[in-house]
Amino acid sequence: MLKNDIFLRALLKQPVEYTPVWIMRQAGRYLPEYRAIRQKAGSFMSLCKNKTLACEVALQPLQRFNLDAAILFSDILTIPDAMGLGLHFETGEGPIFRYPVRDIKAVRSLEIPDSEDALSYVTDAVSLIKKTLNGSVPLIGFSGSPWTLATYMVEGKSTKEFKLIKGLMYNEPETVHLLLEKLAAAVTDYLNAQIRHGADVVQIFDTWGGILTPEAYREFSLQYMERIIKGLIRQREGREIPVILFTKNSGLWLEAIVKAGATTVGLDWTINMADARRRIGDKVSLQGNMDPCLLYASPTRIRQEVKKILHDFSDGGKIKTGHVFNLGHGVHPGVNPDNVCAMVDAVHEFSQ
Ligand code: 1CP
Repeated sequence: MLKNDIFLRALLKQPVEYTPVWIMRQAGRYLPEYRAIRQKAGSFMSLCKNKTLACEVALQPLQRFNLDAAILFSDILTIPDAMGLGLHFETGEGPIFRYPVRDIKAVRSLEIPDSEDALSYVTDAVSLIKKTLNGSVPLIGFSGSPWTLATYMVEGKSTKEFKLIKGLMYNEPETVHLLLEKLAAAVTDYLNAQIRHGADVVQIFDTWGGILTPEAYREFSLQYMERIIKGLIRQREGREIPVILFTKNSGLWLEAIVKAGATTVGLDWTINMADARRRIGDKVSLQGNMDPCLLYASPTRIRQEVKKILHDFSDGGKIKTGHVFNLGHGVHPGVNPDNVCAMVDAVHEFSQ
C-alpha cells in the first residue's frame, strides 16, 4: 500500500487534496550530497551500476524536499550501452559513445538487449529503491524515446546541430527506421521490466523530438512512442500503471501527441498551462511546466510563478485534479537547493 498516492491520483484524474509535485532530474549535480556520492563512485556509470549508491542518490531529494514521487536513478543511455556502443562520460562534457552507429550495416548488427539480463543493474536498482521507499511515495521508471536515443547513438555524443542524425534521416530514412524499430522493441522490454520490478509509473523522455519538422516528428518519434505505449504493462496488482510522455518543445503538436495513448502529457515552459489544458486537458492529465531558470530567481519570484501556473490549470482559482506540478525540463546543476525547496513548498501551500 502507498501512504502517499496523490501523484498517481492526479495522473489518473481522481480526486486530490492538493497538486502533487516532483522534479525532472531531482537527483543530480545541484545537490552537494549527490556530488559527494558521485565522487565516491568514481564515474557516473559506476554510480548507476551500484544499486546501493543508486538507491541512496534516488532518495536524497526526498530527504530534503516534500516531493510526491521518487524517480529511478539511472540514465536514458543505458540501452545503447547495453547494445555495445561503449558509453562513457567525460567530466564536464557529457556522454560519449566509442562505437557510434552510422550506417545500415551497423544498425543491422545491433541486438536488442534482454533487460532482465544485460540491464539487470537497472531492475535491481528499481527493486531496491521500491523496497527502501517502503510505500512512502510512488516510484517512477523511465526511458528515453527511440528518437532521442538514436540522436546520441548516431552523433556519438551530445549535439546542438544534429548534423549526422538528420543527414541520415533525410538521406536514408530506412536506416533510421530500422534503428528506431529496434529501439522501440528495446524500450518496451526495458520499461516492462521496470514495471515488473516495482515502478508505479513510467515516463518516456523525448528530449529531442522537438527539433523535428511536424511531419518528421510524427514519422520518426511519435509513431514509435505510440508503439511502445501499446506494448506496456498497464495494470499491476489491480492498479493502473500511468504513462507520461514528455516531448520537449512540442507545444504546437499537443493534439497529435494525445493520440499516442499516454495517460499524461509532459509540457515544457514554452506553452501556457491554461492553453494546454483547454486544448487537450479533457483527454489526458498534464505535467509541468515552470521554466527551470526560474530557480535562479528569488524565492519570492518563484512563489509568484508557482501560483500563476497553478492558477492557469485551475477553474477560476479552484484547484482541479489532472495536474502534476514539475519543471518544463530538468533542474540545472547550478541551482540553489533552497530555491527548489521554496518551489515545492509553494506548490503544496497554494494548491490546498
Ligand atoms: O556527472 C554526472 O554526475 C552525470 C550527470 C547525470 C545525471 C545526474 C547524467 C549524465 N544523467 C543523470 C541522471 C539522469 N538522467 C536521470 C535520473 C535522475 C533524476 O531524474 O532524478 C534521468 C531521468 C536522466 C535522463 C536523461 N539523461 C535525459 C532525458 C532528460 C533530459 O534532461 O532531457 C537525457 C537527454 C540524458 C542524457 C544525459 N545523461 C547525462 C547528461 C549530462 C546527459 C545530457 C547530455 C545532453 O545534454 O545532451
